[in-house]
Amino acid sequence: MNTELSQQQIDSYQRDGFVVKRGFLSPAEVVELKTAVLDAIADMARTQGEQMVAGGGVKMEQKGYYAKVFTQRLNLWRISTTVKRYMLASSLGKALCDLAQVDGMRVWHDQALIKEPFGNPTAWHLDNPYWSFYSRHSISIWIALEDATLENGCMWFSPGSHHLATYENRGIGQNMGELFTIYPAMGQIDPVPAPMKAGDCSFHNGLCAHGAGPNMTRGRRIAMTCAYMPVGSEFNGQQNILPDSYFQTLTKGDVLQNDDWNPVLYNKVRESSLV
Ligand SMILES: O=C(O)CCC(=O)C(=O)O
Ligand SMILES: [Fe+2]
Repeated sequence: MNTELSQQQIDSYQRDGFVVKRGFLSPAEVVELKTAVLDAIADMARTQGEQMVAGGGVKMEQKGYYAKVFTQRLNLWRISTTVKRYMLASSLGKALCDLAQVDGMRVWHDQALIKEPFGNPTAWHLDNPYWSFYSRHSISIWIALEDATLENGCMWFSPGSHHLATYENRGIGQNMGELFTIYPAMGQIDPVPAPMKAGDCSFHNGLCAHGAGPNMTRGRRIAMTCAYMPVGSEFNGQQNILPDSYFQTLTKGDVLQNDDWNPVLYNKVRESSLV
């Protein structure tokens, strides 16, 4: 896993709200992670019936149009040591902190996102407003485990939109541009596609508008993604994927610091206090 970033990449992430990194995984690592992701999805189906969140008390129902946007499975890191080794690596944590310019990062959730053959597009949306904390510094990684192309539904980003966003959102519905009805200024920005070879990845700010086209091919667009929460983030009252047993113990304003559910990948403060 190559987590090195140039100052230019960090600057462009700050300016645009996203950046693409080529060759994040070697070809052998792509095979290893893809195999682990597909195995974990199969395990979930076997051991938990229709459950879509590993280890969670929350069921994310997928019906109708949305079920055909992607096959979505969450928190594979909890059931696969290989997925955990990649998505929770401290070297990745350091890169995330450098991009987001924060001292420490916890995992929020991972998700495998497979746009199946002839799958629907992913409408423009923001990520952070869905989650149980609000932060202008949340960040996600999106790793291509198969080539992601204009034909099979690669990601698109709206450069600079994270500067315009608040925590208002529109869900991933059937109208691609619904988000721009609440953020008309974002609708004036030219979106940028992010085609990737297998092993490339992108990073995006949780307030950067993004979406993906339909899968017009008969192949699967397989991506592994993970969202991260800056250390010190506070509970905002939304359950999102928190299990009931944990959710019920929380009060708005509590720091989300459950090391079992949201382990720390990297913490600059802790690191320097060890030196
Ligand atoms: O893979 C997609 O189509 C959408 C991914 C996405 O929205 C995300 O990673 O936040
Ligand atoms: Fe998203």
